[in-house]
Amino acid sequence: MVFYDRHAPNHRNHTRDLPDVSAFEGYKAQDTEAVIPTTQWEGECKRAKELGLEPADSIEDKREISCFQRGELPHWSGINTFLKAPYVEDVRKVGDYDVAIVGAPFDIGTTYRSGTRFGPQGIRRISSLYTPYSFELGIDLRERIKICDLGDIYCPANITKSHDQITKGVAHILAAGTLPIILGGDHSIGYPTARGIAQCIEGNVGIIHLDRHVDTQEKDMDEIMHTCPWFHATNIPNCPPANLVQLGIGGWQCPRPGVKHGRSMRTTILTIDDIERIGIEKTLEIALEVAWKGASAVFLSVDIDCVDAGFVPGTGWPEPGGFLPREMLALVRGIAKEGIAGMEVVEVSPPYDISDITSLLAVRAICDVLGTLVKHDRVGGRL
Ligand SMILES: [Mn+2]
Repeated sequence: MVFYDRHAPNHRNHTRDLPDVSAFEGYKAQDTEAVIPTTQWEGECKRAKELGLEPADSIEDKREISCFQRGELPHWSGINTFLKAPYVEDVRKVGDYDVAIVGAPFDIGTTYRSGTRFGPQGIRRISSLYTPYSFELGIDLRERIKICDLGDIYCPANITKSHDQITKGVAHILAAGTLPIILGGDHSIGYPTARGIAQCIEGNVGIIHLDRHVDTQEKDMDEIMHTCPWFHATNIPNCPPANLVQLGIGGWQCPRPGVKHGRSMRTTILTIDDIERIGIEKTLEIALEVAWKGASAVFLSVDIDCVDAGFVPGTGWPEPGGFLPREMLALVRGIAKEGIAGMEVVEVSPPYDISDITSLLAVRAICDVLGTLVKHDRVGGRL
């Protein structure tokens, strides 16, 4: 006491009135956790011990720990699926799940840095850092939906054949009534992914595209590269260009042929400056209105390079001046509120990544979308 008085003689008196903290998200989130069930978690612990044996005698926590690891913990350990979701080897059983994670490890559509063929691996690996519970959303995915990891679509070294494979794989998942989440891969996969979704939707499909680049040219170096997905997707009869919204476009890397074609289609583009000026809420209002106008479903395509290059070093074409991570996350959550028929996260290139931060953000975007879909009862979208 003597020591403290001598060194802090004027410590403040705590006499000021505090605001009503019960209105804060943090306060409410603490309360919400109390009402989230733990049924599935307990089931997983039980299953872990059935499959992985009872723990050694010296282990005190007999409830959560098995001998061989078969569940979420420890996070650094185990076979690395997305969020440690069950790996479903028999793809005919995908309809048993609400959401299917699938990799499209394809990067021969890249025009500069390659490496996105390792995107699914990188994203899955760092997803082990996450739990299925979101504090602010007050959602535990494990308790609400069934997620599986289907592994990867087989992408051979040919653009057209790989695109055909991706279309078939995505359509297989959606036709089973399961929401496909595609881990890219370079952005050329946006075309075959949109094509697979469009095959399963009666009516038009709107596309909301987060990117620094327009990606609307017909060909690049004589092929359908990652600069080209929306030229081809908007030629799909039920994916009209009037329902394509492109958020975050800008900078010094938009090829003029793509801009020229985009002008002829009059796609809806909002730059980072536009979005900063009108705000996230207004941006969402415009994006949802355009994408959903006369459409029966919306496909969300997130190019991780829409975020400022400083946050996403592990990508094919980093561009300074993009979104802050929290802006991108607010956008994808706002889009997910109204439901989606599919989501892809593309252009994560682990060989260029630093401390997994690019992959980490890709996982977060997916988790925020899934949590929002669950919170607003949109798993299954408006299908
Ligand atoms: Mn891009």
